[in-house]
Order: sequence, then C-alpha cells, then structure tokens
Amino acid sequence: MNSPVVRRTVPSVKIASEDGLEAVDPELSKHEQVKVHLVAALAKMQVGDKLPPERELAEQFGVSRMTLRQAIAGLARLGYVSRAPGAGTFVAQPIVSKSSELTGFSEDMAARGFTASSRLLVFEYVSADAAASRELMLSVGEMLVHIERVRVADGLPMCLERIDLPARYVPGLTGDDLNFSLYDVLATRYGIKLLRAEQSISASVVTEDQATLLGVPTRSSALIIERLGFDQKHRPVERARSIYRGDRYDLRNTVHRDAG
Ligand code: 16G
Repeated sequence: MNSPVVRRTVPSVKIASEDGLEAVDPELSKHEQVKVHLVAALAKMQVGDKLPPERELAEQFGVSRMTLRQAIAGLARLGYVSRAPGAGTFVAQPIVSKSSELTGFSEDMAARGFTASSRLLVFEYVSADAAASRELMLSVGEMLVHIERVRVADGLPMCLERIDLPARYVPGLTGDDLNFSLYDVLATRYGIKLLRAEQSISASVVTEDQATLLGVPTRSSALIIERLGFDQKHRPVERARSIYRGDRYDLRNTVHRDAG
C-alpha cells in the first residue's frame, strides 16, 4: 500500500533546462521529447511536489499547451505524476509492481496499458564461461547468445537487461527479433515456454553508464533481479539480469501462513 502523499507547492520551479529540448532524441515526437525531459526533471523533485501550471511549462519548453497536455497525460498513465482536478499536477509515487508471477517485460507493460519496446545494445555469440555453463547445464565453451537491451515503456527507459540463451535452442535468432518480446519469439518460433524461474533480488545503485541509459542521475537506486528460467521440459533456457529503476519499481508478493 502506498503511504499518503504530502503535497507541496514548490515556488517557481524551472523545469526545462537551459538547452530546452535540444538534448533529447530529435526522432521522438514533440510530446515524447517533453515527456523525456520532464522525467529527468521529476527525478530531482520529491513525491508530492507540485508542477508549475501547464501554461508556464508550455512556455518553458516552447511547445503548445496541447503538446504539453499530451506529455503530462502520458506521464500520468505511467504513474510519474498524478493530476488532481482543480489542484494541479503532482509528482507521484513509484507504480510498477513486479509480482511473483513469471512474466516478461512486454507482458508487465501491456498489463498496465503501456507499449513496450527495446533498444538493442549488444547481440553476440559468446562461449559459456564456467558459471554460465553450470547454471544453463552446458559444456564449458558451448555457444551462448548474449543480449543486452534497454527496455522502454511508452518511450521511457525502465530497465536494462543482460540475457544469455544457449545458442543451440534458438538457431537463427537475430538482433531484429529482439526489438520485441523475447518470450513471444521463444514461444512462437522455438516452442520454448518459460514456466518456472529461480530468482534473486537485490538492491543497488546505477553506475554512470547505466544512469545514462536509464535517464536517471548516477547512483540512483536500482532493483536487480537475476533470473534462471526453465521451460516446459525443465531445461534451464534463460539466464538474465535485469536492472530496474528504483524510482519506478517495487515488488509485491502474497505471503501465506499455515492456518493450523
Ligand atoms: C523481463 C525478465 C527477463 C526477460 C524479459 C522478457 C525479469 C526479472 N526479467 O525483463 O528475464 O528476458 O522480461 O521480456 O522479470 P520480453 O518478452 O518483453 O522480451
């Protein structure tokens, strides 16, 4: 359960930085550029802080109020801000909860109404080292497909993934396949369904490089989930390490106690 949020009005917040939208990927549409810029600004504010009025923000970014409104609506859907009619727009609590179900990023995002996408950083064949071969039950030196991706929801980076798959299970897999859901490709093309995973979860902070990829300040908090996924034949098929933004994720579990 989220704790009650204390709302604060921050006097004269300058949200847009000096270089305005120039530093943001020009291939994004205008409202997405504003969204990306706003997320960086929100990271420096506190939960409950009030954003300047729309008119003022639109002026700061040099965009129309309609564009600004579109950006704010997108951020509200992602849970970055909440809007209180008549009162304004406020920095919101983190929202994405990882449950104890075995799901992939695309499924997690679709369940919340977001469009998932990926930015592929690395796709290569490597030989398995001792740890990878032990966990994936391969001979040392067997080939792995090694993948690194930034996972994005509605244009905003949410998590970084490093994944190893035994190459012999996924012949012909290419980098292009990784623009979308890996779990879909595994199921539809290779008949591999992940049914169980061993996971470990730890807290960390992001390095400078990770911070740049995630669009957060260096040393921001992060949640690391390491997963060893098994398929319907009980074979270990995926070894993954996902780094989630600590400001966007929490973990939720149902816990039980024996009645007797
Ligand atoms: C999540 C998984 C990752 C998996 C990916 C597939 C965790 C901790 N990690 O990031 O292991 O490869 O989803 O997502 O849940 P996709 O089907 O959208 O590519």
